[in-house]
Amino acid sequence: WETPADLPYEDVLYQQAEGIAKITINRPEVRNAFRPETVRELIDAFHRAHMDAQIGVIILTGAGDLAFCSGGDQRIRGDEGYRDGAGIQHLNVLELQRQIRTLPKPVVAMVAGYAIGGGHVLHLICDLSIAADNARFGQTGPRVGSFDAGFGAGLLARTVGLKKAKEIWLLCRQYDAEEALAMGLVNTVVPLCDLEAVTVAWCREMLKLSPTALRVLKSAFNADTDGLAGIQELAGNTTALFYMTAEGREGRDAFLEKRAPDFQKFPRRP
Ligand code: 2NE
Repeated sequence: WETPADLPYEDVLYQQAEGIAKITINRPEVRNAFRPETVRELIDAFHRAHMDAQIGVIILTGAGDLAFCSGGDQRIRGDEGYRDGAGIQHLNVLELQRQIRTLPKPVVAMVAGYAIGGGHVLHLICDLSIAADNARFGQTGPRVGSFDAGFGAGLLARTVGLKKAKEIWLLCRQYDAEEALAMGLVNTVVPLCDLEAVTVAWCREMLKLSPTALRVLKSAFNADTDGLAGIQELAGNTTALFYMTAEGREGRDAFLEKRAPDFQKFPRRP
């Protein structure tokens, strides 16, 4: 992995190789719990990977073998939310969830150890999840005075079914990697020592495929759940594709050339 030199991150590692960006939550001393600064850096890192035309697939992971992410850092949870260094309390992980969901490149969660609480929702939001055999999954909200009633509940129900999603939230149990696989929460389980090699192999497979097809498919999976915002995402892809056609360009050219557009030459396909 190569690390771009100019990144001012404290809590996050950003590395890249062969068209893959690897974004790592680097707070192993708290099982990779996130604070507002962590989330701010993650948003910046995902934006960087989004905008980099050399990057086709993104891996999200946690430092070390013990945890992917243990959710919000409870030590800096104030009375009104998670407190950043300036004392401002907010829940910016919701913005990160939307970003991962809508950015037009596949995001793969590479999970070793615990994916718990808000950390569990982060792996859930990713397009694919590859679990090491030591991975453990679960929600803790009702035990620690929290909940994620957005994607954390609704997307979980779509992923594992309503009864199982309710069990996960209402009992706050933990599930091992094989149980997660059986309920469709992860795509595969591999020995911990093979986790990165298998994840990279899956990324390489996707890198060989049509980036536009992957982009449109990703937005297609969001379209019904996300209402008008989901349709907007899918529709944005059709606009981008239309801009690439002679018919789309005729409208632009006619305007710039101060003439009436000639759309008669384009077929009305059945
Ligand atoms: C993750 C888990 C199960 C790991 O257990 P274990 O036994 O492997 O480690 P341990 O000893 O519990 O944790 C190691 C150190 O990490 C800290 C611990 O306090 C401990 O610190 P020291 O005692 O060594 O000083 N640590 C772990 N998780 C932390 C956290 N989230 N915040 C701050 N410190 C943390 C076990 O540690 C665990 O259950 N952790 C808590 C999981 C949790 O409840 N997360 C918050 C859920 S709510 C949320 O994330 C959320 C939401 O619901 C809605 C929106 C946004 C966020």
